[in-house]
Amino acid sequence: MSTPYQEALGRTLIERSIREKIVIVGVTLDKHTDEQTEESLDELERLVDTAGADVVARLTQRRQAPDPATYIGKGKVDELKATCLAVDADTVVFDNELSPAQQFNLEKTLGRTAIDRTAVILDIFAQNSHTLEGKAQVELALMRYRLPRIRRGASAGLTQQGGGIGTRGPGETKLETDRRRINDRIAKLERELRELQRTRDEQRKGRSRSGLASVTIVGYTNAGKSTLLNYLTNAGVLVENRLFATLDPTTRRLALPGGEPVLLTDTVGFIKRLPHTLIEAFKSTLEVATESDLLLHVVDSSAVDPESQIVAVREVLGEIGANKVPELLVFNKMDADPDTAKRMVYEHEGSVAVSAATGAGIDELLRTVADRVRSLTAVVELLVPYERGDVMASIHREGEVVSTAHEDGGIRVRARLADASRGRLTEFVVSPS
Ligand SMILES: Nc1nc2c(ncn2[C@@H]2O[C@H](COP(=O)(O)OP(=O)(O)OP(=O)(O)O)[C@@H](O)[C@H]2O)c(=O)[nH]1
Ligand SMILES: [Mg+2]
Repeated sequence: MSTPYQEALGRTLIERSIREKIVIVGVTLDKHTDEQTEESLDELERLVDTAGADVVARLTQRRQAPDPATYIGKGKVDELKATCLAVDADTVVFDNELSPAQQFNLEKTLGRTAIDRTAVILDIFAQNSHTLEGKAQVELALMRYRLPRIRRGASAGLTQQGGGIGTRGPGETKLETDRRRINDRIAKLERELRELQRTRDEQRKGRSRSGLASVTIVGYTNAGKSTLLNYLTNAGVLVENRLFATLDPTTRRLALPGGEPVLLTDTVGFIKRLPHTLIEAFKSTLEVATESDLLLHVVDSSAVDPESQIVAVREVLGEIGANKVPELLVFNKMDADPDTAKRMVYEHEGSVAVSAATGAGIDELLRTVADRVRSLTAVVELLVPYERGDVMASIHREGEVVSTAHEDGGIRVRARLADASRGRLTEFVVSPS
């Protein structure tokens, strides 16, 4: 008989022994700093952990440009091989994107699976998708990622063995190195998604008939988007300290102080270098953001570098065509790091700080959302001098530009602007005066 302690220990050891051992590799290219590479590797480590594996070693290199054959140089490949042997690693994961040829060459030399950050993110999405549409979208992204990486025979033994990180997913059985079958599958998934899209369009028409404004929560993964939706609407969405916990959108009605209710939607989070195949595949899910009246851009103000996360989120918003939707920055987790939250609000005019965990700042958030939604209909005319690119940028970000005309004195802009933004830009407002 074993003691409960031994049993627990045994179980932990068993659990650990089935978790894959991973060596991660980061390359600092050209203008980037070593610090950025380390931060990105920290994030990759979290991604690997979320996917269910353990990082046991990390390697970095600084290069002008990637080596076309193996991404890192030959000497570094030898070092990587020695590290893999020393720590008995199953897989190496590159933070930078590997071409199919680089992946093939690395696997041949190292004698183990070599994948990149994209494959890890795809793996997490595959594990976290639950609805019909979510699953179809993830499978489509996986198929498109794998298609150019299929080789007859060649490294089949390596890339297909065992169902480890980067090899899982709904499409696994279809990976029989048969391009034609994968292409057929892609076509079928595209058809299915189009069908689901039609249903979604119908639902949306129903909603827009309701005449309610639509507000979408966007932001970096783990920023607290679902926690905020739950706090505001008791939606009961899954909240986890884990990346990409939410893949499927949830919409709830939210009452605002002194105004009409709005429809509030929580959706999938973003990350730096979000794989393009995923953005493409999730376009229909993300349309809710593109078509909404206001974006609540939730930022984790306790993150290592919140500014860089804001930039990453705005990049994805640009890619999906949602960068014209007015945005309200919401600095969350102010309970965890009040000083940074305060500083961020100071640096980003019109933003608010909240804690979705404690409820601090929520009243002001609701008042601000109500103000922004009310202003959606009020058009203001401004005259902005040509040298004030900063003013034009904030009008574009905070409001919706209706028209612009170039005149001698500057740019005449007609825009829907919230009262708070209008107040700040009052020196440029010409009417209503
Ligand atoms: N301290 C603190 N933690 C928070 C706050 N809001 C959320 N969290 C925590 O942050 C983690 C992520 O929260 P989620 O709401 O799942 O984040 P999300 O943005 O929906 O994440 P994904 O769906 O994975 O992209 C959880 O562990 C939450 O408990 C907050 O205001 N303060
Ligand atoms: Mg979530």
